[in-house]
Amino acid sequence: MSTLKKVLAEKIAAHRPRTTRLAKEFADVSLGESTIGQAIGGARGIKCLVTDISYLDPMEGIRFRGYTIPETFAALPKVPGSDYPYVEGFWYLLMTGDIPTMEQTLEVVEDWKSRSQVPQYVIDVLRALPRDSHPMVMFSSAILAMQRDSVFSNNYAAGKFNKMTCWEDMYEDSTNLMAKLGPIGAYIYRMKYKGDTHIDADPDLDMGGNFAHMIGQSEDYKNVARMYFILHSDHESGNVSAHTTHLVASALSDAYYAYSAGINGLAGPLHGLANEEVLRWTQNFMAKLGGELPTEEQLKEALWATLNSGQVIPGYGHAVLRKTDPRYTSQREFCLNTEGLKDYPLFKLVSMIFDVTPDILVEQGKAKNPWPNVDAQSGVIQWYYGVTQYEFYTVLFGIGRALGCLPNITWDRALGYAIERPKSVTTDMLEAAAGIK
Ligand code: CMX
Repeated sequence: MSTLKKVLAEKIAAHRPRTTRLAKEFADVSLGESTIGQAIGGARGIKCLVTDISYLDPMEGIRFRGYTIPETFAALPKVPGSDYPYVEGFWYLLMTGDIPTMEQTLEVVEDWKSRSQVPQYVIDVLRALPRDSHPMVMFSSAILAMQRDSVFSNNYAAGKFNKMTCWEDMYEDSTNLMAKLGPIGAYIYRMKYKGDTHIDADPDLDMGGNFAHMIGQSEDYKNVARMYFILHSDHESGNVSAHTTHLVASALSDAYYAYSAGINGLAGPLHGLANEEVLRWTQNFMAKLGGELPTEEQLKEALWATLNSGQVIPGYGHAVLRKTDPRYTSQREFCLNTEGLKDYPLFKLVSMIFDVTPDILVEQGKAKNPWPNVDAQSGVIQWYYGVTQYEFYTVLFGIGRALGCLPNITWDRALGYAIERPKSVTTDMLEAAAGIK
């Protein structure tokens, strides 16, 4: 058994009595009541999910297993010659809550390599889809296609379901899936945008480095990939992709069914597609100006025109955050510290948008959070390094998001979380509760 799985088993055994005690002895303790506004308004703020993988404070932003973004980057073992950590070490952290040693990290690196071969039938599925399908359709289809290999579902069908040990099958499925997502993303990218020519994995590289290598990117982009996947991994469990994955898994659906569904949620413009929308908006705007940077007045006019046509400003606002997203700040710092990127016109425009948009959103008076989120800054980095196919950006997000969703559903199984089933009411009942009927 790998060190990671052994440590995970110990953590699960230590954690189970806490959840069991809460459910048995304190089930009636209230976490707050729900209102009509929450029932109509997307369940915003209702406390009815549990996760220990990450926590999102509205003012501070995300903490992964208790660590802020800078603390996470500082604490994890770094890839030799790089300022950025191994994605594999981050996976160890999210799974167990422990910062791994270099040795433990390298064990995960080797484990992923041994599981990373994409089956030929997945390639066949990708090739059978119309080539102009959105890359998220391809990505989700590839994940779903692999369901036939699910350890959990095959054991379940063989009558081998055991509530106490089934987390191990979920762990195996999650690891098998995670190890293949980078290569699948790279295959989609090269098939769609690079003349259907492909690059084999380099056995000497880590996951992030290999993704950069397999899409045909530069040495510098290896750090971009590592940073990007870690930053996009988890944002507690109420966001659409994480919640969908958890919801589907709660029916004892396996990791492939669950994460394919999560990816479909990530594909929406109010969620992961926003990073594509940000680049589309910004590029269209620059094209109208003949590639020149706008004046502040021109920029304000364009932002108001977007709002007045009933659209949202992509990359701004958040359901939980009430300040600038630290994932935005982290990527902004990467731009400011990278020679060439800090003076790049598109980055300058993104910075100008950051300077004027919050005031405009405040003046409009609708958005509860006028500050930028992760998606406002990520596209410009991709564009700078030559990943200019912005419809692909949400696939990058989807590779990273699996780092959070899959440990979450492994723990869901370990702690025996119930099938999800919130209660519905009718509009008549709401009107009765409001005293207007
Ligand atoms: N531009 C314009 N209007 C906005 C806005 C924005 N960026 N953000 C919120 N609003 C509007 C909402 O559309 C809503 O309007 P209505 O009352 O007319 O419906 C109002 O402000 C209140 O919304 P809210 O409570 O502040 O925000 P929600 O929790 O409902 O939605 C989010 C959150 C992210 C969907 C929303 O801010 C948005 O649409 N942002 C732009 C898209 C985006 O960047 N999404 C990516 C989020 C991060 C991610 O998941 O990847």
